[in-house]
This record gives sequence, structure tokens and C-alpha cells, in this order.
Amino acid sequence: MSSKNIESHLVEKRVFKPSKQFSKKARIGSMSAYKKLWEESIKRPDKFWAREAAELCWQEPWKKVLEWKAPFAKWFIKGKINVSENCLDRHLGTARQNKAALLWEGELGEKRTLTYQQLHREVCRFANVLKEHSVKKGDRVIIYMPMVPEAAIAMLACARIGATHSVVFGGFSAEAIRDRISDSQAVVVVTADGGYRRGSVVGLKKNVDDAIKDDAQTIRSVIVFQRTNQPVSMTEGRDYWWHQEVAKVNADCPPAALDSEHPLFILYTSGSTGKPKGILHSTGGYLVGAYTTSKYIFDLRDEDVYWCTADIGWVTGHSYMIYGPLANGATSLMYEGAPNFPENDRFWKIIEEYRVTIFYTAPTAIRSFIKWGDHWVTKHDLSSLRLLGSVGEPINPEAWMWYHNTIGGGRCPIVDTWWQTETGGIMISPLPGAIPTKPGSATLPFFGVDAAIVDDNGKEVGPNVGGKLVIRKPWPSMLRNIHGDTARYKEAYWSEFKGVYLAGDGARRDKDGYFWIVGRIDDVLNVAGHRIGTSEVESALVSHPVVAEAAVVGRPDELKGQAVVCFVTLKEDVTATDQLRDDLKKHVRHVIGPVATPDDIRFAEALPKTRSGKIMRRLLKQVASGGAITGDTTTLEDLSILSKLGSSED
Ligand code: 7RM
Repeated sequence: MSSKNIESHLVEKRVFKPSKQFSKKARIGSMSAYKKLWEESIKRPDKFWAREAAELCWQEPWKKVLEWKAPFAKWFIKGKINVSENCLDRHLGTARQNKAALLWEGELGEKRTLTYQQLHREVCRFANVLKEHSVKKGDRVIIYMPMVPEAAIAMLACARIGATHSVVFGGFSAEAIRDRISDSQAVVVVTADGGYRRGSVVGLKKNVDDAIKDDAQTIRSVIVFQRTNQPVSMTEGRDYWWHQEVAKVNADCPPAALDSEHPLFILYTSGSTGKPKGILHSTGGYLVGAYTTSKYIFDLRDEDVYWCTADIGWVTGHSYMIYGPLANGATSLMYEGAPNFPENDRFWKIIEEYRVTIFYTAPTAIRSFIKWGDHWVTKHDLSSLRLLGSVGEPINPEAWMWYHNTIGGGRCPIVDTWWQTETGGIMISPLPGAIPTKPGSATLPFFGVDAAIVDDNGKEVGPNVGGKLVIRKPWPSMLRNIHGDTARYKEAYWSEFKGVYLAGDGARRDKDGYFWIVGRIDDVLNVAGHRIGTSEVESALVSHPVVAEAAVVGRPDELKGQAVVCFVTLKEDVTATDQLRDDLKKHVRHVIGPVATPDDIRFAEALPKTRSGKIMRRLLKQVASGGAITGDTTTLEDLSILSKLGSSED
């Protein structure tokens, strides 16, 4: 996919201007309005961000907008603010009080609506439960939940009392939970008996049990929401039922006055080494970022029904299902399950039924919809849609056009939003009423974002020259650190170019200054929108007793963007069999989780290495893609290895 994208800006002539009708109503309704505000936001960031931040409610005003001692930023210095108050209390006593905050649909078709008032009540009660379990300001809480309103309630409850949440995606394994508990030193886990996925039950509580069975580490309590009613084991004095705990407390819980820089959450994401990075986000700056981007990019209105299909286990679920939309007083739809359950048209059924107006999903999902066929779409009335969004990986122009025509009926602008766990909020994206779109381009930077493409020396490159994507100024929702590892924070993002944020993506700009993101330049794969470090998969493989060495690379995949291909050498006297291949796949699933399941395992006699012993991933990528070996192989230690790297079908 990405290789097609590299050229697409050179051949892509199609430009889609926002319709007059859309622009007239939009907050930013013209290119000149965008440019004017963007320039102000870059030249006078204090002024721009102070105006945006003033739309939120602060318990104490800030004294200074920004303090930047690279690579450490502080935003809204000395300001006191509470995220849950801004997402909930702020709308009470207004016309939004009885408006739906969350519309929820379970995979089995159950429906729940929580108004702002109801959500506020549930959040206050659960915050009191956390307090009863001695959770204090600054303590970490792991949330390992299915997509149910209680996941959002748990997050907002943490935010209310100043506990730092760390949501662990339900597709991660017991070992992944264990690692995150140990890294974050969390005191409580919030989970559920199980969750539904494509009709079957995922045993979340069982995974938590496995994670802490030998050693609970710092965990004092496990609070279990009852979702599936399947039997689970409950350990006396450690495990508590959600419904029993909330029955014991009242709904009176004032929002804590938190410093603007107080850590709101840690979210683990893959990097170039085996250990995931705990990306740390702040309270005030993060919220201002999520609020402002949601307001301008999704152009949220009170009458919208907004649906972001991301799981809360990913940053998109944090910023654009919960915090951004609720801070704007919007109605956010949450769907528990799979897009093809019970049939391939589940998403379109939901859009039709709830009259969804804004739909935000990932290119990998779009490519599946294309494959399943238009008839699943055309039998539904999608005329309520007015705006579409894409996130997670580059969207190929063909998928963009299909999204535009078949889902958007040719009338909805598409916002292709580039950002990362680290950036907290959208960085490069069209403003739907202002910026003409081109299929495959995330277009132009958001307010306050000083994005550029530079060469290896940090020098900005000219139009249509590829390079590294960097951000040259701090922004409110930027990560503040890697939890417990300041050295890695400096090294990973700020060491290549001094004082400049290195995104880890390759990109170019066209003659109109539009950004075309190519993909990661580090050893991170993007599999169906999930970030997976090749070294994480490699360490999982070598942790298996028969594996001597492993190298993992990505192969372009029509649906998932990239597929995980593993080259494995076995210890002496171990025979490569299909059974072993399956065992190794299962082993990786067990160690990391289903999201990292290898697509292909190839047994090799040896791996191609340079004389200094570095695995030549470039060659392996070519072998994995079935392409001819091209380029320089002069540093290859043993050329005969290349011919021996068979395919998995051997
Ligand atoms: C939000 C999210 C981040 C990585 C990022 C890119 C890729 C995300 C786009 C994109 C091209 C996009 N956070 N990426 N959005 N590439 N166009 N619109 O995805 O931390 O999980 O991943 O995803 O490579 O660095 S993430």
C-alpha cells in the first residue's frame, strides 16, 4: 500500500473542494480563514491557545500559557483543571443536561443511552468506589475492558479524582497486562468478566487472573464489571464486583482541582525496542488539544451523532470517542463489537438506525468493506452522514474514492487525520469546510502545528522530496514523557534533531504544501492500524525454546496495510514442521496478544547478516514481498543464504 502512496501525489490530480453548503455552516469556512488562524497560531501560540483554553472551565486560571525547555513543555502553568468536570459537569444545567452523551450498542444488539446527567452520576459513583479502594491522586489504574460504557465511566472516574489511567487493549495477553502493571506500578485493575467479539466471549478476567496469579505486584483490588455473566473465579479480598461496589457509595464526588500538568493517562505503544513505551499525557494541555481538534476538524454540532469506531484501548478511542467529543458536549456512539457481526453490514445498519452524521474509521476497515462488496452498503440509507474521517495509516487513493462515493454519497468531506499516540490529538488534517482534499493526502497542519519534512541533516526539503516528518514547535497535547524512562523519551523523539520532535514517519509535501505520509521509518509495523514493534515479535519468538533466532518484517497486505512475516532459525536437531509453525504463531499470540499474530512464519537455515552481525531487514522485506533482491548486497556475509530463504509453502 505505502509504496503506491509514494507516487500517488505525483499522479493524483483529483481535488475535492468543500461544498458551499458545508463551508457556509462550518466553523472555518474558507482557505483564507484557515491560513489566517494558522499563521496566528504559529506566530502567537500563546494568544491562540489561551483563547481556545478559555472555552473550557478552569478551577484556577493559568499564569502562563507555555514554558518550553526542550524537550520538556508545560502548558497552562499553575492552572487547575479537571477533565471529567469539563466533559460532564460543564454541560449540566444547560440544554445538554438531558442530551445523550453516549449511545451504546452491544454486539448482541442491546442498546443503552446515557445522558450527560446520567453519565455524570455513574462517573461520580465509580470515582467514589475507587476512593473506597484507597485510590489516591497520582495512583495508576489499569483498565482492561470491553467496549462498554463502563470503560468510559472508569476512565472519567480516574480523571475525576486525579488517578492516572492506563487502558490496556482487550486484544492484549495476560503477559502484556503483567508488563504494564509492573511498568506503571498500578494499584487497581478494572476489568470485566468477559467481552463479546464476533459472537464469542473473550475471557478478560481470566487474563487478569493469569497476569497476577503468581505475583499481584502492586495490585490491591480488581474490580470486575459483569458483562457476559459467564462464571469467573473471584479471589476473596482482592476481587470485587462492580455492581456491588457502586451500590455501596453515593453519587457525590466533587472533581479534584488538578494541576494542568497532572498526568491524565499512560498509554503503552510500540517502539523500536522490545519494551512498549508508556506514553504519558497531561491534563490541561491534552484536553485543550482534544477539545480544539474535535471542534474544528469534526466541526461538531449539538445535533450531530458522532461515531468513532476505534477501541478505547487505542489513543483514538481516548481522544475521539471520549474526551474530545464529550468536552464539546457531543453525542458519541460506542459499538461493542465487530463490523461483520452478525453480517457484513453491521456498521451501515448502525448508521442508518442512529442517523449517524459523522463517521470516523480506519483504512484497513474501509478496505475490508470494499472486499465484502457494495451491496452490503447500498441496501442501507446512509443519507444522514455529513462528514467522514480516516485514521491509523495512509489511505490509498482507491479506498479514499470508494469511501467518498459509496459511503459518503459523493457529498461528505473526508478528513484524513494524521497523528500518533504521542501527539495526543490530530496534527495534520483537512478542515472540512476550508481545505480542499486530495485522495491519499492528510493535507495541511492543524493550528499550532509546525510540521516539516527534513533530510538526514535536519534541513527542510523542497516539494516532492521525501524525508522525515518532524514537528518544530511544542503543542498542548504533546506527550510529556515516557513513564519512568526520561532517557528513552529524549532518545526516541528529540535526539536526531535538537529541539525538534521526530515523528518516526516518512513523508513528502507536494507543490501545494500538502503532506503525503508514506509510513514508518523505524522498525514499527502498522498492521490493520495497530502499531506493532518488530522487535516485540522477535523477542516473543526467541522466548520459545526451539527458536534460535528470529527476524520480523512487514509485507504489504491488501487488507491490513502490512502483514507480519517472521523468519525463524531453529535450534540444532529441531525439525521445521507445519505443526511447529502453528505452535509458534500460538506462542506469539500468547505472549503479546491476538493483534500480533504472525501471518507467515518462514524457517530459514540462517538469516542474512552484515559482517558486523546486523540482520539485513531490507533483504528480508524483499524476500517477504516475493520481490526480486535488488540493491546493494555487498555487505552480506553469506550470499548463499538468500537462495535458501524459502517461502512458507516449502
Ligand atoms: C492515531 C494513531 C501512529 C502511526 C503514525 C503513522 C500512522 C496514523 C495516519 C497514519 C498516514 C494517517 N496512533 N498513521 N494516521 N499514516 N495517514 N492519517 O494511529 O500511535 O497508533 O499510530 O500511524 O505511521 O506514526 S498510533
